[in-house]
Amino acid sequence: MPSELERAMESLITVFHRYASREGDSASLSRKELKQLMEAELSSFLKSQKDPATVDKIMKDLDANGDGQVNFEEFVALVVGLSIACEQCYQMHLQKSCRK
Ligand SMILES: [Ca+2]
Repeated sequence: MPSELERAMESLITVFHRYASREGDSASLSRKELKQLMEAELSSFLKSQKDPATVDKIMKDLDANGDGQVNFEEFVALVVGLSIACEQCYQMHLQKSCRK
């Protein structure tokens, strides 16, 4: 029986592949797939970022090897970055209140 953390890791893999397999290379996210993933799976974490240029910016930041696609390694960097931001927010929330 997998632990909570193991299930979270499994979810990362499952979600990545669900979107990556929609078109083209099934091992990486195109710009369109990344946008769909962010809108559907990260809507509350990224809701403050309505700017349409945000996807392009994130895509550019994530695409470490510059091939115009986001592979699993690059995707995990996004999740880790967001998790760190959320954890800081969580710490602040414990102290007082969490502000964007
Ligand atoms: Ca890439």
